Amino acid sequence: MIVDYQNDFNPGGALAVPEGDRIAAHINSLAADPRFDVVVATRDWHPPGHGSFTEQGGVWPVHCLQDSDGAELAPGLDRAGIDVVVDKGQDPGTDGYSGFDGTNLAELLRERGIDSLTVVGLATDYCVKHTAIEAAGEGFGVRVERAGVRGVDVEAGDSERAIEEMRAAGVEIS
Ligand code: VGL
Ligand code: ZN
Repeated sequence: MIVDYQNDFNPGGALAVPEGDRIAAHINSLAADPRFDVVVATRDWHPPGHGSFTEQGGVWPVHCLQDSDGAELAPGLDRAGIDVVVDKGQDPGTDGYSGFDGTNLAELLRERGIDSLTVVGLATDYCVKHTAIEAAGEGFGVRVERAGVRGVDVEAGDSERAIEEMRAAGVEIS
């Protein structure tokens, strides 16, 4: 599962994650690995006026507006390796950090017989964390690869704390 690997979270984007561009090659090699049956890419996909935007009293600048360039998957990502794109964050009233929140992701995975997930992408301390913890709560085996994630780190140490929270929720960190 490739979480929110979009232009707005990459350098130059509206909510750029430091070194976000450095993980593309690792993600592409995972996506090409035949040991994975399905490769899902989530997109943060907000309507105008989303509640997470500062103008609405939220904490983030406007980012990942539906159908905008910023919401597109970043060009460094090899599209050929992606089987399914899942859009989330569409409900204006919730943060929508998790790929399972308001989507059919759990059903999609179960229909395809998937019981364990490897999660990579952006950002470690928000959408990767919430997606991985919710996946574990849904009963999937979950692993997060450090080489395939980067964090925002609004406060120094946020990504490390997120890793510990994931571990405490039963997520394997490698
Ligand atoms: C994210 C902040 C706001 C993420 C999404 O993808 O981690 N972070 N929206
Ligand atoms: Zn967002």
